[in-house]
Amino acid sequence: MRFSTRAIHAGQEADPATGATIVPIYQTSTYTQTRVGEHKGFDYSRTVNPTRLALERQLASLEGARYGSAFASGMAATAAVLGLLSAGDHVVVSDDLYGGTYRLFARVLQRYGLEFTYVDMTDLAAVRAAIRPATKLFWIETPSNPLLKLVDIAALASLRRTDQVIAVDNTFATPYFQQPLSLGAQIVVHSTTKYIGGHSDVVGGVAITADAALHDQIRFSQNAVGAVPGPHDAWLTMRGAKTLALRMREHARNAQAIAEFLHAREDVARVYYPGLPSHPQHELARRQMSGFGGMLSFEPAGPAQRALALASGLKYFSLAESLGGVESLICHPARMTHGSIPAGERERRGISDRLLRLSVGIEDVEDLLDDLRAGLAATARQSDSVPPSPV
Ligand code: P1T
Repeated sequence: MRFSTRAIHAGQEADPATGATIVPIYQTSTYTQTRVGEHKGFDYSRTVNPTRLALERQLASLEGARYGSAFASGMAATAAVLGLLSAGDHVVVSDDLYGGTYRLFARVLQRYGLEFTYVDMTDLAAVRAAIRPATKLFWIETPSNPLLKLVDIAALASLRRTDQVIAVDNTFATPYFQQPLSLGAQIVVHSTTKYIGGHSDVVGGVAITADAALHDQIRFSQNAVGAVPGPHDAWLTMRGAKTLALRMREHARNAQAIAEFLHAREDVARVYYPGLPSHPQHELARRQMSGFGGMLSFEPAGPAQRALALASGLKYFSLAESLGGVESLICHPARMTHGSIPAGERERRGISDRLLRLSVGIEDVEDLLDDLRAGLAATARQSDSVPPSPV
């Protein structure tokens, strides 16, 4: 089966009890057993639920793997993967990543005795230098949030010892555009809240692997900790994922047009989008991804005030956290999604107070371009008259 067919058919068998073509929402916490210890493979919904199971099979199939475990959020999926480690273990982390992931690592898991080194993973020599005997995990976002930096997964895999695991947060690229397991990663994580769900109406996560032993440990954690999605959330995510291919093609087409539009403007200082030939890793993006995705960031020329005014001054780009829905969103990472990273650290990593991030939706691209054109014009005077001031 090819990708779009798997999105619609994998894990989606007709209901064995009724023949319902669409997997039902099994809104049940428990299952009646015939005798003690005798049941149909379902005993308690924290452990297993048929709707969740269908979602897990669908998403695993999209990453070309056998095993998926669904979670109540992307952060819960991330925490379950980090749960593979023990006190004293060391993690090498790409330095540009979602602020909430940084917060989990720096403010929670570090207290449990895990150690983290943040590295610019576009530089393989820097990654090599960060590896220690205790290094057990590489945690990667590619493209990264919010600066759209890329990590060469296959090159990193060539550095990996057999006792080390490469986990890729594939939220931005989606399995439609990037298949990390085929490039040498062992685990893929998604915030399914984003493109996989696709409609900004459900929070969820998933951890996927082709390795049975890793799956057993993640499954154990899923049941032991219990951060599972309810059946209705699992069902919404599954429905969204069926149209992933269609949506991603539109997201990427619109994002490319907007990136080119912004890049051509003199009042835009920088554009970060892997589909632009000016992106420092454009060649890697062409090799590693089959499309460039729907996320981009940019810095309008002028002071931070102009970026702030633009963020709340658009018609179709709602000012909001999150991404990956059919509707366009804009956010100010320094004050919103990445506010949990200390200011100095943020600046060092290149997340300035002028940076804006777009989740380009699948509206008519001409409307989105008109909106940005009008927003940039309306805030243009600000770039002349307002002196730069810290946010
Ligand atoms: O929000 P949640 O489903 O728990 O997923 C966390 C997460 C994990 N990984 C990446 C790459 C993410 O972008 C996120 C969540 N990000 C946002 C809410 C955001 O606006 O960037």
